[in-house]
Amino acid sequence: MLRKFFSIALDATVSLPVQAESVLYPCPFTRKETLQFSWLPSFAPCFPVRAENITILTEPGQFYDALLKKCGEAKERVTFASLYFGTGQLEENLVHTLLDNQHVRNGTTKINILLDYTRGSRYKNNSRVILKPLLQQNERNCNVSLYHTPILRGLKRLVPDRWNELFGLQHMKLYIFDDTLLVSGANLSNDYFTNRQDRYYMIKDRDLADFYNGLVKQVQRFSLRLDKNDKLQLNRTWSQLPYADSLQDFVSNAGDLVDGYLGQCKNEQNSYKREGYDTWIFPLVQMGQLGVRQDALVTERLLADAPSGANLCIATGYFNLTSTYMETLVNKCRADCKLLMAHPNANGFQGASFPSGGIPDAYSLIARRFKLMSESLGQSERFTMREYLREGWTYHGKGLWYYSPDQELPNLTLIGSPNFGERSVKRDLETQLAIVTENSRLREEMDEECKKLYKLGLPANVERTIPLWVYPMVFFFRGFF
Ligand SMILES: *[C@@H]1O[C@H](CO)[C@@H](O)[C@H](O)[C@H]1NC(C)=O
Ligand SMILES: *[C@@H]1O[C@H](CO)[C@@H](O)[C@H](O)[C@H]1NC(C)=O
Ligand SMILES: *[C@@H]1O[C@H](CO)[C@@H](O)[C@H](O)[C@H]1NC(C)=O
Ligand SMILES: *[C@@H]1O[C@H](CO)[C@@H](O)[C@H](O)[C@H]1NC(C)=O
Ligand SMILES: *[C@@H]1O[C@H](CO)[C@@H](O)[C@H](O)[C@H]1NC(C)=O
Ligand SMILES: *[C@@H]1O[C@H](CO)[C@@H](O)[C@H](O)[C@H]1NC(C)=O
Ligand SMILES: *[C@@H]1O[C@H](CO)[C@@H](O)[C@H](O)[C@H]1NC(C)=O
Ligand SMILES: CC(=O)N[C@H]1CO[C@H](CO)[C@@H](O)[C@@H]1O
Repeated sequence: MLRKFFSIALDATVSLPVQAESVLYPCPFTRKETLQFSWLPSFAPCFPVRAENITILTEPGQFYDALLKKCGEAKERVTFASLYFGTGQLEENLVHTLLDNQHVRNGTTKINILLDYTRGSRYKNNSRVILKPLLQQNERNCNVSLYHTPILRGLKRLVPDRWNELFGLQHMKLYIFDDTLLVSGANLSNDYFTNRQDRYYMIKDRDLADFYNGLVKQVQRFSLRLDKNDKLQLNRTWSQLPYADSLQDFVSNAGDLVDGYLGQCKNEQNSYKREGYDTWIFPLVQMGQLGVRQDALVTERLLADAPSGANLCIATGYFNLTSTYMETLVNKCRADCKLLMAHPNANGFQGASFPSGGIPDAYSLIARRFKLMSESLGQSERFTMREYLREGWTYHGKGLWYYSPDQELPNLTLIGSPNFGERSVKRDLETQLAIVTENSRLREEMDEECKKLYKLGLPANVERTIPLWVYPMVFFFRGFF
């Protein structure tokens, strides 16, 4: 019944904007003897940086300290994109630190915050409440926007809040302070600052920070603007309500806006080559609902091209790869793949009430099916599965580390919000960075980061007993994990 409900809303036929023809851009890497990854600039803008300007954080506490410090110091801009803003003490401290920042007080610092409408509005004490003081202190220099998925329409009044999230979310995790970008998979919320393991890269680069600041602004245009009295309105330059006006128009206008922005940035960044850099960053954007599919195309190609002898470490908090990724991994990819996922006891939903309490088991069931599939095609030798378990912690880390054949160290990583699942590809707004580097120190640090996470991975027990009622749940809701 519920499933049928959702399919109606999701299958609403919307023709998506067509992607522009791809142009071939020069390979930016200095080691030209290999064509590995040289196709990347044709898919996304390329930002050359120096490895010294990238810091890898590995602990939630470091992530929080960095956010707090930057909130206190930011001079010209603070831009956040997150699923929501938590309401605990730690989150409140962030807001107070911003409020006390001298440059914020006198109106020099521009603040832009983009959250998800559904998640940011859930419960009485929600993100909107916690951010209100910022708007009250300085509404002119602070814009808070809530992205409302266009798929969630008249039905929304009929289904409870929590289920609304199934329709698609603003899931990008970007924290920008002046010329520094902190990219992560972590929400701005208590667990992510204390005992929920995620990944965090801090990059100091004006151009990259500008790029993401601009992207957030594009999304703000078709999101709902929050005012200091908790009222929502459309952006002055936008005239369509995401939940009432024509779905087709909303999707094609919003999609065009983002596509146009990405295309323009790609041309500006990639048509000339810059010398003297050792690291290249490709921001990948995925907004399946709006027809923007940069991330899925690049991820697929990376997996498909991976040759025999290469090692891929693929991590995800929630293990349910899309069928395309799964088939690519099993049938095209020739690399050895080490998959890391949350142990059921480290899944954020462990102990939740019915039916969410069944979610950890559902993921085990899905992992078991993947194993069976790879075995039936004679590919299981290439795959190992591990489950992250740390006493008192939950696991939410995701991404990929790419070790080329005969290499001890990775020279590419993917870091950001997507989970490699159907939701990430089709419904949510997501972004991650592909970071390619020739710098040995950064390669070592990426390797250490990866090893540190995998060290806490136990060999996956795909034989564990799964309650019978979870089977139909996985069947009915398989598109929603
Ligand atoms: C909302 O959360 C803030 C931050 O933790 C807290 O100070 C406040 O008392 C909460 N308000 C309500 C009504 O629960
Ligand atoms: C705001 O305060 C900062 C720090 O005190 C100062 O450097 C800056 O010039 C001030 N800007 C304005 C517009 O007053
Ligand atoms: C907020 O939005 C308004 C209206 O669209 C714009 O004029 C202003 O520059 C924005 N402020 C910030 C901080 O970006
Ligand atoms: C934070 O974001 C993740 C996705 O990145 C989402 O699935 C999860 O529900 C959020 N965490 C919490 C504690 O709500
Ligand atoms: C790296 O950081 C230094 C200062 O920390 C800055 O001057 C420089 O512009 C940055 N380099 C790049 C490529 O952004
Ligand atoms: C409205 O959209 C413009 C252009 O995308 C953006 O710069 C501005 O910040 C948005 N205003 C608000 C209030 O979100
Ligand atoms: C990554 O490592 C492989 C193997 O040494 C090498 O051929 C390739 O050039 C490297 N790629 C980059 C971008 O450094
Ligand atoms: C193994 C498995 O059951 N995977 C499911 C995860 O989600 C996708 C996308 O909806 C389903 O098609 C898969 O069957």
